[in-house]
Amino acid sequence: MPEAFKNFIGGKWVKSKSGKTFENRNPADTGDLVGTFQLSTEEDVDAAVQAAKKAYPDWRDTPAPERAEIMYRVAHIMRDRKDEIAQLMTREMGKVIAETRGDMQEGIDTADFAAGEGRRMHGQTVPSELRNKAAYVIHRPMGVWGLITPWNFPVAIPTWKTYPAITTGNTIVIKPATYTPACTAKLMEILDEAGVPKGVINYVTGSGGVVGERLINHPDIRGISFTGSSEVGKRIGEATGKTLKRCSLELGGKNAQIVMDDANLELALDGALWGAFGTTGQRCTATSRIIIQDGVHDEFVTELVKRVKALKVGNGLDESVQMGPLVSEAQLKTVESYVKIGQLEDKAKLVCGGKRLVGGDFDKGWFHEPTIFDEVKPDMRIAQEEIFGPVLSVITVKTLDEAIEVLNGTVYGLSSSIYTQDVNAAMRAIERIEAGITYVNGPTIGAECHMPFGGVKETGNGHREGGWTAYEIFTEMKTVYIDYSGKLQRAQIDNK
Ligand code: UN1
Repeated sequence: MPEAFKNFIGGKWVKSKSGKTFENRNPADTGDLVGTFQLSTEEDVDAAVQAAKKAYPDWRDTPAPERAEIMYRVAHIMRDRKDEIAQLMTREMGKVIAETRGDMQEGIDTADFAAGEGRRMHGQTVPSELRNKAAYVIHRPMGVWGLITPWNFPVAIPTWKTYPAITTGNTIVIKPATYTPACTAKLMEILDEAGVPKGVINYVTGSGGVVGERLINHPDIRGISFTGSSEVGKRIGEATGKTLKRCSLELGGKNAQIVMDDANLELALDGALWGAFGTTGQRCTATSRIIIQDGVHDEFVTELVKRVKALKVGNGLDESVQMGPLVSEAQLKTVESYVKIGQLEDKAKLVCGGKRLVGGDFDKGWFHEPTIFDEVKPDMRIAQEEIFGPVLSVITVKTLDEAIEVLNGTVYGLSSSIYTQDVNAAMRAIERIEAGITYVNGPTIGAECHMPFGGVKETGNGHREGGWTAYEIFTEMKTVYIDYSGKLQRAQIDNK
């Protein structure tokens, strides 16, 4: 029997007022029903926000180190359940088991970091310009946050948002992506078991149009953190702007890997293969463009095609499989439509892949060949638009300056990479590339959880998740002055 999941509100697992549910199926084997989930209404969201609001004052007043201590237990339980939830994650969204274990590990690391951060949450203390007066900054929680998470990292990304949000003293309502609600439900179980008080975390499943919409417009929500497409992110930015809620957006990417003539080609090939086809290309940080210097183009492309053709595609539960399916039929159709655009509209040269995989077990799910286009021009649609699938475009350039210009020539700016042995070229790239993340001699994917994560231009709105910067997203800064002189002291006037 597939598990029947419920919402988690005020510390209880409850059904939606709608009385309706939706199904979630394994994208590698659609006969495998992962679970049924509540198709929630605005009323359900309101109940969750109410529960979060009620839990807030006591949680806010709990000392931060005490709140954070729970995170040690969270990390511990996550370690115990790492493999079990990784299996569920592969069934739920398709990426291969080594990667879903990695997704769990990213969540464990994020818990470890949060556990320590509760004892830090540093504010600055600076001298006052007046005698007998202290001046310093503290970080205060804000209230109830709405977290809207994507399906490509079903545990890691919810932890990136939930752990700093609650460690800093906020309470939350999370709406997971409709393709991956099971993993987030498991995360709620873990947090509950670890001792997070009732109402501090609430989980409501359902559509973006109903649940997401209510969250972003709810008057009692102080902030929204969203990871997903730039299109939806802009709408959320607009809606939250109207009520001046804080809003943190992690959006699309069109990440590129530059390969210079002097690069270690073996390394650059390994990087391209992993960066472009890991997670079936369904990462915000996925490599979707290779920008290559003309001297090594032929050798690199020939070798890359050979390796891509050898990739084993299939059900990610099989340890020997290297690339899983797309998350859904809709995502597969998007990939197919971009392959068509690449061939017919852009007229780029298809050098490998290009087709949906059919026959045998492939017919049970949403599989597509890893695909490479060569002779791509920087302004073609396949080189400009986010595809979120296993499609890589190769663009040839003559110089480093041209490579950087091409890399910067999209509306996005999340991750980037350069392969070169020349430290001068690397330093120039680091300074001039417009992106939130730059790797030197590493692929565009693989960010570490304790470092700031986010992008420039239409990839976000200036916030950085991950690391200590996430703790700034979820808190208000308060500047404190304490005058112990016993008399009125006027800044800018006295003692001048
Ligand atoms: C994402 O694709 O939204 O850096 C996040 C990486 C992962 C996180 C990706 N650690 O590829």
